[in-house]
Amino acid sequence: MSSKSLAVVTAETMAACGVTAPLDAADGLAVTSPVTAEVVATLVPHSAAEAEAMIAKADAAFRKWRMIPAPRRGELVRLFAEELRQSKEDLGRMVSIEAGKSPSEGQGEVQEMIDICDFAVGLSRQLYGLTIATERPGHRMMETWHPLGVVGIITAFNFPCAPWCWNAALALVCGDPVVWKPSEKTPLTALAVQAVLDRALARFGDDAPEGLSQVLVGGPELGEALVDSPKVALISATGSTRMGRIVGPKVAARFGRCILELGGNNAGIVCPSADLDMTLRAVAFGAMGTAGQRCTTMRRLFVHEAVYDQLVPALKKAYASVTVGNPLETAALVGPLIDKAAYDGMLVALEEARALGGTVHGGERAPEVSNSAYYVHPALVEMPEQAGPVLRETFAPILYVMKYSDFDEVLEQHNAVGGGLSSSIFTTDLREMETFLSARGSDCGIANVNIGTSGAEIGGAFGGEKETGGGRESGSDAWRAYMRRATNTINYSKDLPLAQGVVFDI
Ligand code: UN1
Repeated sequence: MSSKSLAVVTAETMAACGVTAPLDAADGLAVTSPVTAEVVATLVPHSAAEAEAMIAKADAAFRKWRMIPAPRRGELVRLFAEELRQSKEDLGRMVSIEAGKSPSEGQGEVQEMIDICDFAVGLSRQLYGLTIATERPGHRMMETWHPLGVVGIITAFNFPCAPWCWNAALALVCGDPVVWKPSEKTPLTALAVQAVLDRALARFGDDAPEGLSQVLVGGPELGEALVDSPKVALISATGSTRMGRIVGPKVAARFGRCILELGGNNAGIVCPSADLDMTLRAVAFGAMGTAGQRCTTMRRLFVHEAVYDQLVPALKKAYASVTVGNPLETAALVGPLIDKAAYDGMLVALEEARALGGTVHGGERAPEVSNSAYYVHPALVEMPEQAGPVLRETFAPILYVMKYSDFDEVLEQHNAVGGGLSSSIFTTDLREMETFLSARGSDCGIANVNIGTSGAEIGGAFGGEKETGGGRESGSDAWRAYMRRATNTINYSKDLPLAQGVVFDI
């Protein structure tokens, strides 16, 4: 691999996925790999007019796709899952090239796509509505779930394909075409995924209309085109809270639907009875994995004073020994930050933490890996209290560690931040565990016991509260957001009784 430039590896991998479009435009959108900081491809971005045309095409596709029976729509997703299995390694490599993930995490992301496809195939036969008892004789009441319309999917660089698939697999079985605006930092993975889906579409045959799934390549203005278009019934957007604050009101103003999966400021609480060995491993992956660039990354850790002096030195050791390196050429556990801006953000946060009395362990750049790309040693920061940068999400491997003594107080601290995505408690005490999961416990969309904050499976609904945006994607009954509900009341009697006993005899 080292004998070939990354641009060549990229072109070969894209070709293996089935991408035929040229990746070497004279100018346009340059895609830089965080692994080496070299430009690996240059793409011609779509224009605003092209985006409009693609949305119109998706709208036309909707009119046909909604009439195809759901189990048949599921067949397309089944074929897609087969193709994904074939291309798992190549797609995983594209994730590693564009997002800097280790091969295991890159392929894990593709596995997450396969899993949600399998889920969606089963779901295609389970889009159930209720039958409801009516108050009127000779009547029946029921609800029916219908396809909703075009779904616009906006995704972030850190998970270049799985979140698209959580949405797309459900949308497709629910009868909705999808238009995808990936991060401008990771458009190649999106094009590769589309090429893999195109193979499934070719096998599926004529039932699939043209324009069922399309990718918009370019900057934020293309995301805006989706957000502003009345033809896009649902916007599902993953990204920063700043982005969500723009997208949410715009979609609401046109009464569109929105699923927002925004930032988190995820914490763990380590109680006196915790299994410390297990806790150490869970925290290490949660805080350092993916170089701290998951929305579910563990960013705050509250450790009870009784176990602080046992756990924190062991954690420091783990931080000092974790391997940082090129994910394509080494077995390093921690890869690069996405770009200079991410590195700068990390430096600012660490500086602020020091000014507030924090003790920083690690956090230096790793020039021994690369001088041009942004590799850092993960930082563990012992903080005297929860203040300053601890209160916000910095998309980098920084874990703020704080000591606590009172369980009720630590619950308050836990919830006293903007983000509400994921949370963990490490305990073997039943009362602490159940309290954490209760109404006065964690206020997050995900609350875990004795596992870390990241690495959720697809079977549960994924998303969070407060500044995380409130949306839910993936498993459980998240599919309902992709359909519209009709309540049907059918009168099979010879009378016309009115509800609530109203009389209106003419
Ligand atoms: C994200 O970072 O946007 O739970 C998604 C996890 C993954 C998904 C993360 N399954 O960490």
